[in-house]
Parts: sequence; structure tokens; C-alpha cells
Amino acid sequence: MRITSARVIVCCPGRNLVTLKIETDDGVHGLGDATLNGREIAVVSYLENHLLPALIGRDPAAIEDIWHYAYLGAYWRRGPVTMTAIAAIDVALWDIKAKVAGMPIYQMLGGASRHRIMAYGHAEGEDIAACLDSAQGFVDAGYDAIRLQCGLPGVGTTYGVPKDGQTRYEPADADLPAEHVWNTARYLNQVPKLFEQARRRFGDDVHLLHDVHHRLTPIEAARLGRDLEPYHLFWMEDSVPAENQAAFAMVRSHTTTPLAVGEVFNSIHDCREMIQSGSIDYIRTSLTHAGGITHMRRIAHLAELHHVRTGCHGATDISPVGLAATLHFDTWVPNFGIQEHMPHDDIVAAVFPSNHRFEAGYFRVDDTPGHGVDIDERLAADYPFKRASLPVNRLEDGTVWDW
Ligand code: EZ4
Ligand code: CO
Repeated sequence: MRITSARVIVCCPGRNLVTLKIETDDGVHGLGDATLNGREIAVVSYLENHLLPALIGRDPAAIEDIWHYAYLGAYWRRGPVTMTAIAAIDVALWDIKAKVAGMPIYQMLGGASRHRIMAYGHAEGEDIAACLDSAQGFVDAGYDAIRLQCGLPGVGTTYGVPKDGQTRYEPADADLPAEHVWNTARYLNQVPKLFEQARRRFGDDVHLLHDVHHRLTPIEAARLGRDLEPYHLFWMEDSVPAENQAAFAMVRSHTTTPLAVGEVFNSIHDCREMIQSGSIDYIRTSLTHAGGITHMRRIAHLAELHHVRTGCHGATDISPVGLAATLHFDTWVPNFGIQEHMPHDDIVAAVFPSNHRFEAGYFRVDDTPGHGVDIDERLAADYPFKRASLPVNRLEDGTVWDW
């Protein structure tokens, strides 16, 4: 069996999504997600100009060999663009291998460790009351885990809070970056109040999560972790920027609030030190941005040795193809923790037909051979690429800050 074609399909059914399609002389094809939110065309170019021409004529079954050919063959290692491009190839090849075997991908990995996948929903609101009302909807729908994000008094919109008149903060839709304002002191005072009220309203049985989105220094994160301890969070995510992995050991030494990190990582080397030092509880690397199934397995195995569980990134910039591959990984991975979930719009679901089910806060993976998602290329062509940028954050004095 040989690869006969490999091409990239870019579409924007409400948000930009990049898909790699690999075809073979047997007529079997595989799909991989190559979406890097706000930097989509960099990955398209990397694939089209550098990686795809070298795939033609190769045996699609040689996944490890092709992975290392792309990774070592670049000479220039790692980075989100490279690792997203490699992930797209990896997932498309796993899709082909599993289709040829007549099995869902999770069976190829070693079989199911669980029959359903716990996911957390995103409750959002301009203020605490609006966020709690949003969370009530998830409680009523049967979710066992909810992420809470709310706006800050007098600060305008911020990460995780819906834009005026909309129900969700995603997707990025500004041609050039919107600018937000950030105030750490108000944030540190607001978040514990949000969780205090959430526990009072929803009781102890629901898992509550929060995403700091990299905006604190280590000692500020330590304070927030401590202040949140009475409300028993499932996790506090991305509390500090993680270029300095040792910062997490410092946060860890001050608080028992569980720590999650990793959606912006793209390789095992980005999290090795913090996993091995016992500084985190959940690793959030996404299969789409960290080298696909082949590399995520390595991260999960390292994590398992150190009591770290997975909590894969699953915002809507992970396409239905990337999400499906993640669901197979989640079904197999022994040290599963939780899966992030934001529903894709109906039009995205129409472009990417799939039988995976989501009900009352849990995914159930479908047994179609491969990862189980296809693309309607004719429909995709009706939604051409539109440049879209993530926002930029500034302090009130104008200093650029983490968003
Ligand atoms: O901001 O995926 O935990 N989820 C997140 C996401 C990220 C987006 C960026 O593209 O932090 O909402
Ligand atoms: Co996050």
C-alpha cells in the first residue's frame, strides 16, 4: 500500500479549521487535524512546502518511521507549527491503519479502559451571577464537571467571557487582534468569591475547574491556589506561564489545589521536568498540537509514572477530526483524568460528519473503523478561510501581558 496524495483543506464554517487528507492506492484515506488557532496558514505552508511532497510513494503503515522522518528530518526541532503539522500526518496515518484493520483507533492502542469519557463544560458570564446561571444550565443537563470563568468588575471583557450579545467567548474572529485590559488585583479578589458562591449553590458533588490562562506570577498563583482550597477545585489550569517549568514546583509547595497545565505545549520536553518533579496533577497537551497519537502516548506513559493524569485540550479550535482522535486516546489511556468540551456549531458538524455521541457531560466513542470522522469537501468549499486573530492583553498602563 502506498500514499498517492496528501493535501490540505482549509475551511471556515464559523471558524478556521485545517484538515490534512492522505489518500492511498487502495482507495483508503485518512484525515488529520492541522488547526493552529490564529496561525493556521503557517501550518498549511509547512505541510504543503516541506512535509507532504516527501510522503508520496511511502507505505502509510510505517507511522513511527514517518513520524521520526518528519521530526528529525527537519533538523529544527519542536515548536507549535512543526508539531501540529506532524500531528496531522500522524493522525491521518492512524486513521488509515485502523480503517485497514477494520478497527476503531482505541482498539489499535490496546483497547478501552473505560466506556465513557467525562468532559467538562465551559460556564461563562460577565459577572459572578451570570456565570453561576450559565453553570446552572450544565448542572441541569447532567454534567459532573464545569469550568467557571467570569468577568472582573470595571475591567471589560477578558478571556473566557462572552463578547457582547454572544453566548460563547470563542472563536477568535477579529481580523487583527482585539485588545483586552487586565487587572491582576481585581482578579485575585474575584475568583475565590465566584467559587465560594458556586459551592454554596451547587453543593459538593460537582467538579469545579478554573483556567487562569497564564496570567499570574508564581507567588500570585500560590495565593490563588490557597484561597481556592476551601472550594475543592478539580484543577486550577495554566496558573503561570510554563516556559519556566520550575515555577510550578514553587506554586505546588504552597497549595493543595490540583494543578493542570499544557495546552500550549507541543512536546514531552515542555513538561518532562514538571512531571518528574511531581509539580502537577494533570497534563493538558492536545493531540493536535503535540505530535499526534504517537507522541501523546509517550507523554501519557511518562505522566503515569508520576501520578499525573490527562486532561486533553478540547476547545473548538480542535476540529471534529482532532477531537475524535482525542476521544480514542481518552478511551484507551490508562491515566485518564478528564476531557475539555466546547460544542462545535452545527455547520462544523455538517462539514465533518461523525457518529461520536455526547450526552449529559460524557462522550461515548463510536466504533467506526479509524477515528470515525470524514469531511464533506464540497460543503467545506462554501466556507473559505478568513483571517482571525486571538486577542492581546494589556495592563491598565499599557504593558503587554499574557492573554
Ligand atoms: O484559549 O484553545 O482551556 N482552554 C483554553 C482555550 C484556548 C484556546 C486558544 O486557541 O484555554 O479556550
Ligand atoms: Co486553557
